[in-house]
Amino acid sequence: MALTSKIVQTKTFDGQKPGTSGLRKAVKVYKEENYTENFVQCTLTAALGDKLTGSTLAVGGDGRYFGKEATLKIIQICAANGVSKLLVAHNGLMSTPAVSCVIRKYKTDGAIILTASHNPGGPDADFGIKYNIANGGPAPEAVTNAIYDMTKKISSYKICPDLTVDISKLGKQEFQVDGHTFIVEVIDSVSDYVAYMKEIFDFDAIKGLLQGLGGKQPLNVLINAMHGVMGPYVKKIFQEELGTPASNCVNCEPLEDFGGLHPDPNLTYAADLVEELKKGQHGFGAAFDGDGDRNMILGQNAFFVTPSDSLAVLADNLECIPYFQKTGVKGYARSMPTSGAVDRVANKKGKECFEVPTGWKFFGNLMDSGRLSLCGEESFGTGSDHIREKDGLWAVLAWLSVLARKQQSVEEVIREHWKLYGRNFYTRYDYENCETDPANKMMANLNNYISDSSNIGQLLSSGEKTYKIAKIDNFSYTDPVDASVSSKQGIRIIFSDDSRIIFRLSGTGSSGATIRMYIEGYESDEQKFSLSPQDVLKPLIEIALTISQLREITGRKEPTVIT
Ligand code: VG1
Ligand code: CO
Repeated sequence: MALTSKIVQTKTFDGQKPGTSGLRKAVKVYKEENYTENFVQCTLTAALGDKLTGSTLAVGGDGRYFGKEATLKIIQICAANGVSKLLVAHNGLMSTPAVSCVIRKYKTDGAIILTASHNPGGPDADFGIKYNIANGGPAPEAVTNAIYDMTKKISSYKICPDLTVDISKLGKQEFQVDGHTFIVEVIDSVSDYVAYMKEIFDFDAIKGLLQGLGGKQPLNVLINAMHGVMGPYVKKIFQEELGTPASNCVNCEPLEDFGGLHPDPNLTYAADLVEELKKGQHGFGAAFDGDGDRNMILGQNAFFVTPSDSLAVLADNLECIPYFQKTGVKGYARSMPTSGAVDRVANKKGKECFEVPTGWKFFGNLMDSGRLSLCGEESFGTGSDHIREKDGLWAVLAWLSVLARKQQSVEEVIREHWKLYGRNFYTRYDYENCETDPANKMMANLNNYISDSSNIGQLLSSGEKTYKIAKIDNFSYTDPVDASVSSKQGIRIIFSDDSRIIFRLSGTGSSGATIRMYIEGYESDEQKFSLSPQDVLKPLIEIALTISQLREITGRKEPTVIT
């Protein structure tokens, strides 16, 4: 079919700088006239420049409301901009890690991911557009800044409005657009992703663990896909490959509104899983976020594995995964607010360990330059250099590999780890949807506080504990590979015993401001390992709330989520 594209005159707009992970806003914003088209055109032009014509790209998303509509617009805009080939997710569904896998496997020039990750979906909820570059990872700041600059200059976009594609049909479809060939290939990313997981892990060992081969007790798992994009991946891997009964894989139908829930795998929004695990019937539980890059791991009786510990345990045990037997372990990394548990493993093993700002994009250069194998964030993100995104299902398979090798329960593995390294007690308080002005004021006050060097050496007390301030700053990171600098990445108050208080504003919310407060304290005394982090960290929490005046300034007495 011969089609022609047209140029639509448009106005510049506040595209807003994409935050921690792409642009996230209320769906209604994306539905405003030309908004989505403008942003997609800015993304393609700014990210690809001269390479746009003739490029191969991919598009997929987490299945949320507006995803299919946006996918069609992207197909039409790509066609009009001279893209040669577009790999489109079957029914629009492709997890964020699967997109990364597809970019790398098919060597595309980049991809657009339609997701607002862990944020709710539906007509009155959120949507997001994110761009990933040719290495498979989220666009670095230079690219997102260029996209933002473009939104302030754009005056027209190109679109081929008559082009329609049935994305429920797998396979290639060819079009002639303005005399050029444009190929749309609808792909099943589930099989690509699963094939890759089978290269990375020893599926027989995991199957043996789950089914109790060799006279062992089977491990009863409960996997919750939270009605996000992970359903089809979970079914394929757990049910088809590992023989897990369907009743052990729940919420595996992707829904446009995630069943009206927050697809965020934490103790608050994945309370279902926690309640089920508390019954003691399952030895392992896991949940994912909407786009499948996050994971929460629970042991029997809902024993919670804090993500920072999850990272450290995997760091200590990577050699049981065939992928790392081949590649070796190059180094580790964590985001700044993530606890220092992994640093202790790195120290012991004599490996490099990097501390980067929040957001997966900061790990990409380290992986590309062969210095980083495993990394993670306290926000339920864990992953490796097998792709360039965090990967929820990968983390679950990694944990199962460790359990299979060690023949221990989740809790035993964690307790053994603490025994060896001590315990980094950790908690995060989220104050979601605060008013913007008070939140900014609180951060401004904290900036003043850390700018005053006379605060260094001060003693701060709460209850029976006294802490001495050793260092205060707003975290700044210089990328060791390209020397790019990212400043103001979070207020840090670090004490002489390495305890830390951190404050930052979320860069992924779509309305109001979300304040994140992170608290960490290290304990080497075995007698204390079983205490609750809320009890152990209470004095530091109080100090943090006092210094920041959070309650007074924002009016919030309690956080919305505690991890
Ligand atoms: C949050 C997390 C961060 C994570 C980001 C994207 O960002 O804190 O660690 O990388 O979400 O995750 P922020 O700026 O809201 O704190 V995902 O799963 O939303 O792509
Ligand atoms: Co996510």
